[in-house]
Amino acid sequence: MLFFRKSEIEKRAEKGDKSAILELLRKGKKDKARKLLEKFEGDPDLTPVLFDLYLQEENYTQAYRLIEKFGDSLGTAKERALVCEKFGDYKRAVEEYLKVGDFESILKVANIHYATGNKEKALEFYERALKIAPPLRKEEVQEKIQKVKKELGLIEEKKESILEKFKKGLKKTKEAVEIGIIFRGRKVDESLFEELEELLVKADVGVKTAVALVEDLRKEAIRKNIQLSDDLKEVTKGKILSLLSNCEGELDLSSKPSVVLFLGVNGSGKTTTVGKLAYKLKKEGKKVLLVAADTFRSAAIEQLEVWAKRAGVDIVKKEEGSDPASVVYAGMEKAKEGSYDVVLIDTAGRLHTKEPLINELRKIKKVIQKHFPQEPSETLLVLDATLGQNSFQQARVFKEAVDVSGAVVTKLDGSAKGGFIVAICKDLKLPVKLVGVGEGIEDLQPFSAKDYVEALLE
Ligand SMILES: Nc1nc2c(ncn2[C@@H]2O[C@H](COP(=O)(O)OP(=O)(O)OP(=O)(O)O)[C@@H](O)[C@H]2O)c(=O)[nH]1
Ligand SMILES: [Mg+2]
Repeated sequence: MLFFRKSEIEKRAEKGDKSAILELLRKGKKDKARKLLEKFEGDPDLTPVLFDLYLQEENYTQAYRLIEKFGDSLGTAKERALVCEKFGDYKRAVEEYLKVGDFESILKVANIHYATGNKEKALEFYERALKIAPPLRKEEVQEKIQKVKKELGLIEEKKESILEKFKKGLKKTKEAVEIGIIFRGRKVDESLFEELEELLVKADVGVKTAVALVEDLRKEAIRKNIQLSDDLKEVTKGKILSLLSNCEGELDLSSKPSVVLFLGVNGSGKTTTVGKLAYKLKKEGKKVLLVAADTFRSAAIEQLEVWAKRAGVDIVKKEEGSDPASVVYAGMEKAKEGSYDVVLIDTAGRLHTKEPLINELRKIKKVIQKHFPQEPSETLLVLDATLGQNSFQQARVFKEAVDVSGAVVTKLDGSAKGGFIVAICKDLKLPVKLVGVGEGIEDLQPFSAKDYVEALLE
């Protein structure tokens, strides 16, 4: 058997010699050093070393225990604050951070108050932090102040106007297709008309429509002797507006209940639109019921459930693979019993099976009418703006299956084809009733032709 002679250092360390223990730590013999330090806990020379070691090892439970026992003699106020915060003793953490008093610490105090639900105090300390914030951190603190103020109801959340939202929604279109620019300070000549035609086609209003519109403008320019592009802009606005004259439509939700059926291909945004609309109607004080008639995938049912929760409305569902019409049946029964104002039905959009899809939709409609002969009030075709007119072939299949009362245009915010709203109106002959301008719960709005034209040509 081999015996190792204990080194001089270890011998000294075991007797509680601070410099020897520090030497052990330097050599990486942490376990040995920790054991000895714990043995000598309480020693005014050694306990701070133990505290530092715990801090280094992020062992906040033990570090906190030492603070409780030996108080302020250990570490700096900042270190003690950190330990208390990590351990969950927020009261003491706040006290320690206040002793430090620098920007980071005051911000910490504010964050702790916020996290523990004391928003008034949080606001007070965010405002204090702002006063001493270094320039690069000011914005971050200002944002927090705004947020807390909003939550405390001290400021009204600035509502974006519908026009602003539209402008934001059409941002991609405008970036890709700068229609507005060609109207700025130019002479009205043939090259202007050609460019305009090209831009309108690019924005997806449809070739035929673009050609006809520009032809119309040419004549009008001659007739009215329009020389400046800025004047032509107003005329163009008027023309597009008149193209859209029958395309604005409000949802008809006058009957009780009003049943709204959502159709559209996979991924067009049906479920999201149902969720957003549910939220909007609920806010208006309506009693809303969702029906999960897309039984194709369990994820689809779960997705609608999540929206129901977010919007705070009820939902009727069955397990994956159930007959969609049977879910609608259950939905209609519940709608009657619960005297709901609006029933929103989410459907599946698999299009590779055209005949079954058509049959399924007709069956759903029959089931609705068995309960409420005048319904559905609305049958909405959901169209993805990023696909633009490429989705029209499919849209026609849905129109063939059931009477469609209007279109919902989704993802306008992500599309360079904002002009296709004109095509929906002209070619699909459907009024646009709602537009989706984002993935958020508030990103759904009624369609206003005037705002739309304004936003498109600005
Ligand atoms: N940017 C943006 N994204 C949207 C909008 N509407 C929907 N989406 C997104 O589009 C994707 C598809 O939306 P869903 O609502 O699941 O589409 P769906 O028609 O129900 O699809 P299926 O259930 O597969 O038939 C999701 O990622 C949505 O977040 C919108 O207005 N703007
Ligand atoms: Mg869906």
